[in-house]
Amino acid sequence: MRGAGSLFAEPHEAAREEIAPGAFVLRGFALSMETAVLGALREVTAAAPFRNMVTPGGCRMSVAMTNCGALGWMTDRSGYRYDSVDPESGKKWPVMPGAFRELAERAAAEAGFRGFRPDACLINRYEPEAKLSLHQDKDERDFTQPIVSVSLGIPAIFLFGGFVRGDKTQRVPLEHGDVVVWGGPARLRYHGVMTLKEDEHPLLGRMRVNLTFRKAG
Ligand code: MD3
Ligand code: FE
Repeated sequence: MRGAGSLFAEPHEAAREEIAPGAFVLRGFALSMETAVLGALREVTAAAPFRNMVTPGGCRMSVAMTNCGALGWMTDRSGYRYDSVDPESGKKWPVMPGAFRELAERAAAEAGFRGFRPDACLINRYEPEAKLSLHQDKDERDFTQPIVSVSLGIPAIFLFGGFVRGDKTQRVPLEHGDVVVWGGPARLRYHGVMTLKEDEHPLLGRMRVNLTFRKAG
């Protein structure tokens, strides 16, 4: 392709960084859908408000969470799991908005994962001082399915580790509109988010919101 004289073989190749085998950062990929995504976010969080869940060990998470889609991730004293029902309302999680689904499917395809059909969208809200400790995502059925993560609002530094907790981590700064696709050999790597610094975003205020799309069931 390059030999044929084209500097960029595909339209978005310039903006796609592979930070490790199977882990692709798509800088600014969500910006063209920003208005639709933020509108949908407001509707979902009106129906299923953010809440600080409790870990099985009894600690209140600094990150507030909610979900949309057929399955929602949750934690309480009895463990981590996916459930179709929001325990706060007793009703199903809100339907995944079309703008969310399209963004996730397009981003996955851009990273080479065709046919990704997410059934779960976990929505994480970080205020300054919130953080997410290093962990693996292991509550899904099929680890051959990728995960798509969309960053909105104030910036954060993402920690990307190895296959055991003690492995050295690389720091990946993520900003409003950045999308990361984690699949293949990257799928079970440890990861987390460093303590957020005080900041303000023109559309979201003192807040970072991360949408995490998964095929959980
Ligand atoms: C890397 N959320 O909710 S998802 C989570 O910014 C979570 O809120 C992060 O980690 C956040 O579980 C970003 C990014 C992510 C998800 C799965 C991965 C990164 C991953 C699996 C393997 C390696
Ligand atoms: Fe995770």
